[in-house]
Amino acid sequence: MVKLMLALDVMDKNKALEIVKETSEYIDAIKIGYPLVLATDLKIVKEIKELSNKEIICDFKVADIPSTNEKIAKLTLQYADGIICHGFVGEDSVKAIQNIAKENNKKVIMVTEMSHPGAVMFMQPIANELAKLAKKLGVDGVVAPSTRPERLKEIKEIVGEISIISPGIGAQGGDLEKVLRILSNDDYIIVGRSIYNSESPKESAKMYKEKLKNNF
Ligand code: O7E
Repeated sequence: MVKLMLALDVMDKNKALEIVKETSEYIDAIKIGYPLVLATDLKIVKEIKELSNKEIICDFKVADIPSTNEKIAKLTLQYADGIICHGFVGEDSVKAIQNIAKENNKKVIMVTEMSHPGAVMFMQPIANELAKLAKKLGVDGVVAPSTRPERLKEIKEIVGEISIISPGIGAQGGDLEKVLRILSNDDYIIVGRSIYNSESPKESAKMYKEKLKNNF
C-alpha cells in the first residue's frame, strides 16, 4: 500500500502534539520541517517520535557544502529517522549526508522536482539529471511532484526501485487517483494542510488512509 506521510507544518507545539495524537492511527510517517522546528526547537522531533512511534523525517532541504551538510545531518539524525536534502548542490554534498546517515542507519531523501508552479523555472530542466544522481548514489527516497503526474511518472521510471515521496495532494490540487496509478507499495504521498487545517484532522487522515487502502 502507498503510505501516508503527514506534513506537520503547524507553528504551535500543543497543536502539533494534538494533531499527532488524533491522526496517528491513520498515518505511516510524519514530516517535520522548518515551521515547527523554528517555532519550537529541534527536541520537538524527539518528543513527536516518542509520542507517535512513527517514522519521522526531517524536511530541512539541506543544500550546503559537504562539511556544513554533515553537521546539519549529525544534529538532525540524533532524533529523526531520515533527512531531506537537495541534490542540485552536487554529489559530494549529498554523499556527506549519506555518510552520517549510514553510520546511524538512517534515511537520506533527495529532492528532484518540486511541486509548486515555480519549480518549472529552474528545477524541472535538471530534475531528470537529479533523479539519475539519486539512483547513482543509492539514496533511500526521492521527492517528486503529485501536481504533475507525467513528471512523477518520468522520475519514477528513472529511479526504479527507489521509493518516491510525493507532495501536492490536497491543498496544492494534485489528483490522487492519477497519482495512485503511478506510485507503488512503499512510496508515500505527503499531505499537510488538508489534514491539519481541516475541521477534523482525524477524519481527514482517515479519509486519505482509506483511499490509499482501496487504491482510490
Ligand atoms: O501542501 P501541503 O500543505 O499538503 O504540504 C505539502 C508539504 O510538502 C509541505 O511541507 C511542503 O513544504 C512539502 N513539499 C512540497 O509541497 N513540495 C515539494 O516539492 C517538496 C516538499 C517537501 O516536503 O520536500 C521534501 C519532501
